[in-house]
Amino acid sequence: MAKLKEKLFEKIQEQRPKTQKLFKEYGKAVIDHITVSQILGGMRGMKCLVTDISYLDPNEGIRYRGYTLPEVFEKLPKPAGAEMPYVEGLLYLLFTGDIPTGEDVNDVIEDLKNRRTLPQCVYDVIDAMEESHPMTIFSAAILALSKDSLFRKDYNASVSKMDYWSSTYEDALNLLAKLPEIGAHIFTKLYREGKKNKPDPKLDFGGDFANMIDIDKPYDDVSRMYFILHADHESGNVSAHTGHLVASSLSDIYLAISAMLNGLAGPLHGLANQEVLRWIQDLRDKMGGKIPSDEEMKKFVWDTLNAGQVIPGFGHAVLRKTDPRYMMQRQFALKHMKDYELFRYVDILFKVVPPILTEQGKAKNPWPNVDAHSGVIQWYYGITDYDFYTVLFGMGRSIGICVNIIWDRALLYPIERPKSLTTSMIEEMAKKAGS
Ligand code: NMX
Ligand code: MLT
Repeated sequence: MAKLKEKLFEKIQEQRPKTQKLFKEYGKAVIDHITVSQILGGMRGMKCLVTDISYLDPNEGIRYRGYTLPEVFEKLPKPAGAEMPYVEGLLYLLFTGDIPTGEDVNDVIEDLKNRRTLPQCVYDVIDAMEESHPMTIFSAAILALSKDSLFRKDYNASVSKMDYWSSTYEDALNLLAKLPEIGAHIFTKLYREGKKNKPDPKLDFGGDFANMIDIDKPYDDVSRMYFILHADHESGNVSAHTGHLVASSLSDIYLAISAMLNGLAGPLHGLANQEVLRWIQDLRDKMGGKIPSDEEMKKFVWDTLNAGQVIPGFGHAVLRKTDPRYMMQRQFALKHMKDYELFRYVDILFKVVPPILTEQGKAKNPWPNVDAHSGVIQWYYGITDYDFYTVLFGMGRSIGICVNIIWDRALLYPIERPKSLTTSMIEEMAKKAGS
């Protein structure tokens, strides 16, 4: 058994009795109460999911396995001379809760290397769909891998449910190892006339993606940063929740990850990163090469709001301050592209949007989220094909969701099945309860 899998198994054996005890001894303890506005309002704030992989504090932002993002970036091993850590190190941390050594990371890199080769059908699916949105292609490419699911094979062979996590782990690593090649093939097929560099077995996840799409350093660090920043955001967001929900019916990991990507592809979720760039380009065209003044930018923001649209990249369902994922990208941009025209746009928006959203008085959180910054960095390094940005988000998000699904299976969480009511039943119950 590979070292990471062995370590994971130890952790699973430690955690299983704790979860069983919680269920048996405290099964009836009340954690939350549910209001009518939560039921009608997208279940906002309802405490009804469990994960130990990450936790989102409204004011502090995300922690991975208890570590803030600056801590994660500081503690994880980095390739020699690199600014950003190995994505493979993050995978180790999310699975086990432990910071890996350099040797642990090398083991993961070696393991993933042997799982990279794509079956021909994936290339065929991508090539046949070139008129579709890249997220639709990405989702279909993942689905095409489902035919090789080892979990399904085990399930059909009546393996014990205590061991379901093991073949799910193999499926997950087989899937994650293939993501750089899938992403690079979609990108080069759609936007670079199929000119893709050969994979380099010496390179890591982020480094090889940068190599295959042929963007020079420090884009390898941008890739690493991007995939790590987007990996997980606790379990209630649409993509994470969808992945968990679909996998809870014992669908294989390919079906679950494809489904989570379909949720990520909505403009209120991951697609917002392309919307930000589309929106900024609209203003850039209007400005004819001039950087807008604060007053011109304010007018543009108000025009968007008055047209009944949202300001993409701002607001959040949980966060109540600037997203730390935004701040990390801002720090990177201040170091590498401080005077770049589009960064100046983003910088002005950072200043003018929050007071406008506050004045408008609707958004509960006027601050920027991760998507307000990610596109401009990609644009700077030559990925001006903004339809592709959500694929990059999805490559990162697949890491966190795969880890979550394996843990769900290891802890034997059941099929998800909440209860619905009719509107008149809610009216009736609300009247009895009073306001
Ligand atoms: N611009 C304009 N109006 C907004 C914005 C915004 N950025 N954010 C929230 N509002 C409005 C929202 O549409 C709602 O209006 P109404 O009462 O007319 O329905 C009102 O403010 C209250 O919404 P909130 O409770 O603050 O936000 P909610 O939790 O419902 O939604 C988002 C959260 C993220 C969907 C929302 O802030 C939004 O649409 N933001 C823009 C899109 C975006 O950046 N999405 C990416 C989120 C991060 N990600 O990657 O997933
Ligand atoms: C995410 O990364 O999933 C988004 O910030 C949305 C969320 O957490 O609700």
